Amino acid sequence: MPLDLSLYLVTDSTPAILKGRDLCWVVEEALKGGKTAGIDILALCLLISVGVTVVQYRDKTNDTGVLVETARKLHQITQKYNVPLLINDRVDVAVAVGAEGVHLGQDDMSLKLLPANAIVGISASCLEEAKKAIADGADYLGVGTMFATPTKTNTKSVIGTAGTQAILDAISDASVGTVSIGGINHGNAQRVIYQSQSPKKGLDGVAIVSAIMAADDPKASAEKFIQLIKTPPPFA
Ligand code: TZP
Ligand code: MG
Repeated sequence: MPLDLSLYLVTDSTPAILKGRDLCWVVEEALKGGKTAGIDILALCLLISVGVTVVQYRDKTNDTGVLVETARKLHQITQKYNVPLLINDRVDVAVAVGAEGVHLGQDDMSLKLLPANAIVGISASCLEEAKKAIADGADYLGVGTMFATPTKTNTKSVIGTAGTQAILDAISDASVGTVSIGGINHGNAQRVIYQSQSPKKGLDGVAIVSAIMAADDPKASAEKFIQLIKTPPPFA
């Protein structure tokens, strides 16, 4: 399965985000983007992606049984769209459901249980963490926090476009993917993608929680992000 980091959805199961809607419904809408339902259209749209390109199941509250059950349902959906499902924090849950990989913090579970071809993402908020993640075998880094966000208030630091650029610059020799995370919305996505690049290494994508998960129309939100990140702004 290809790893296209351009529009990376991180789920959130809290009531304020889901607003009574089903998590799987929200995720499938975001995967569709502007895709019209129907097998032939779906096949066509696998070639021209207009929805999210990665899904990370992130759930800090439910117990292991619920995590496994939900991850299984999400995996059935992501597989229809040929999009990888990554599990936040829980290598055991990823292995139990056959997910494509995991996303870990600097101190999360060991990778020993994972199959060799699993995708491994690691969060990095500074150069030291980025270098450690690369040495630990990360396929991509979640770089941030880009902008302060109510979704995660206990972040170590807000690094902005300048901090992101400094990290990218210093790791430009590493063949590791990069996504920016934290406070990214339709109003700033182009700035993030086109202004936090180092001349030596670019960002591969943006990771979004609330601007898609809490959107009244997650499908339209995902589609708009795809349009924005594919279009350089006039100032770039
Ligand atoms: N890690 C750093 S910021 C963040 C995570 C999981 C939350 C980002 O949420 P939002 O709603 O996209 O700002
Ligand atoms: Mg973690």
